[in-house]
Amino acid sequence: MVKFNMEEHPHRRFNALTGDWVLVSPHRAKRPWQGQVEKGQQTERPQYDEKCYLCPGNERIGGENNPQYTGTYVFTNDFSALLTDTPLGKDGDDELFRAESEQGICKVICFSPRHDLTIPEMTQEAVRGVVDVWQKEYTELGRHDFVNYVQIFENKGAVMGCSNPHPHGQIWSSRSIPVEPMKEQVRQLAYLQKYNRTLLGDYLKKELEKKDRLIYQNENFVVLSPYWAVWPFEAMIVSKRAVADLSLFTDAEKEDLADAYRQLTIRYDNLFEVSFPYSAGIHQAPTDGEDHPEWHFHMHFYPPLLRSATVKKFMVGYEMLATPQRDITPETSASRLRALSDIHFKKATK
Ligand code: H2U
Ligand code: ZN
Repeated sequence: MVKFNMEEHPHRRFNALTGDWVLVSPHRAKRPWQGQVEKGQQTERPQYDEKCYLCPGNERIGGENNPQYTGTYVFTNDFSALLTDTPLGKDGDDELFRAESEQGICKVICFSPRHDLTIPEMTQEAVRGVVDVWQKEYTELGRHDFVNYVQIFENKGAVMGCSNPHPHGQIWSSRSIPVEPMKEQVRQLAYLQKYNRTLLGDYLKKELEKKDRLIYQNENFVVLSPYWAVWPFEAMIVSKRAVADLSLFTDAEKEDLADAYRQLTIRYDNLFEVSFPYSAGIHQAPTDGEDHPEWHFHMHFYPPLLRSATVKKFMVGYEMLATPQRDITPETSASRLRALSDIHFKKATK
């Protein structure tokens, strides 16, 4: 009898954080790769673009002008998906037709006045500025009575539907706790009640022993390919300390979060020598006024690229109808990312 081997045999893996499953088919990754080394097209952007609605001094579509900002700059989204003054209400009489009104605030954060930069090309100091503004916004938005969850995220690259290459992220805060954080909350709470420790604290401890999914670590954060990753180069940044949200981070932790964010995205860019697209976002405690000892701060990175700068993974067919599937294992992805240089390819002397 051949023994089950995760590096060879199709299997499904459980996502302990959400309760979802992913199908892994490592034997398919052994197919020969074709055209793997084609590099992405390098389009040089100007430091300032007069047509960009995020550049300093420019007019936005809403008619307002951006100030001559020099670090980060935050404004309320001119096309906010959520509004503060929506009346409370429900359509809930029928079990099969349920709806409720939603309130919230949506903001846009410019990471830098420079139109041509991205996180991996920004300095440690500048990225630290982004972490500081996340902390401030999380705390301030969370203080509103009607804000129970603050979702900080970044959508990067045209393939992710990002409308503008100027380095920026968004924050959507809402009355309800959205679907993904809610799944994680339920599982983290059940784990804490059972073991009196955070789920991600225990997970991290085991990952640090096993080492095969680690990408990078500093004193306060670990960057890894999660065991249950769906996207080929999916990654997670997890705080070593079991901290519920980023308002509780020390100065050293904020420095190290900025460092981990840079270190991961530099490796991402170096992988196919392109500005690597992804959706990334922070999951942390709701701002509903309750204590949340079950929550353990982390950041997810979901990049759509499959095996080169131009081949994108599509979540279609079986994945839409049944369950997500991947070929290359998270262990292989982690070893490839781990082996890459921490110097951005544009800065490396050729
Ligand atoms: P992306 O990160 O997906 O490209 O979205 C940029 C956001 O910027 C988008 O939500 C907002 C859009 O509504 N925006 C403004 O608030 N003002 C503008 O002048 C243009 C875009
Ligand atoms: Zn710009």
